[in-house]
Amino acid sequence: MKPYQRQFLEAALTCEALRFGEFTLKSGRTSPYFFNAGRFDHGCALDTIGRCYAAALAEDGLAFDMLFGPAYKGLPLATALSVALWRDQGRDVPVAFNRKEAKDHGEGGTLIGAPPNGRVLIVDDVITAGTAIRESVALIRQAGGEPCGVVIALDRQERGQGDLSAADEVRRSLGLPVVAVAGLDDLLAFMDVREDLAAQRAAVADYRSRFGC
Ligand code: OMP
Repeated sequence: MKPYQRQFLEAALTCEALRFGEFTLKSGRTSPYFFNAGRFDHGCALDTIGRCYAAALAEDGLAFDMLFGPAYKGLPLATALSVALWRDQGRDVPVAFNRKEAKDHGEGGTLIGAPPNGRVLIVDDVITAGTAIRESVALIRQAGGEPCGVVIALDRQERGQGDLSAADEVRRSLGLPVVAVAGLDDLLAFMDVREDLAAQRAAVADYRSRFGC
């Protein structure tokens, strides 16, 4: 496991973005874990997740000109990443977001921030059905940018409608690369060395064997 993956998973546990128990997913499955990126809700946690996205992207080498954070959870995540890129790599990358409801006064429209331009990287938390990603792709294209990939925090690595994972469905159907800070395999490796998480690890491994891909 890479240092940034460990840092991300440790931070996710500390701020309770990553929780264990019994959770009903969008798919209807009952999962022994849930990732709620909304809990990266204070400066230290946002600083960490921003750095971790930046490290995963640097390792992957995916080229992009600007960032797009889908409403709502993508907003602080894309912002944290843009700050990390500036501070750690000296890259001043523009960032844009969408509103869920179009604004009919003031500056109007559904977009906030820098006008989409060039290769636009979508920054999100998890992909389950890919709904937010598909909407983002359409919005970015309409505004004149070209979606070039997606970066997510956690890849649950489980089957979607067919045999492919949600991330693989996006790769195949939209032709976009998907970079994840960590996947379920990394989470299991992380839990391997945490005696305090032994019971939860067994449940997560069992879930992986039933629904994983
Ligand atoms: P899409 O934009 O369709 O991919 O949906 C993202 C969904 O994933 C949201 O409805 C979340 O509630 C859900 N989700 C998480 O945020 N974290 C998880 O660990 C699992 C899910 C999920 O429901 O699968």
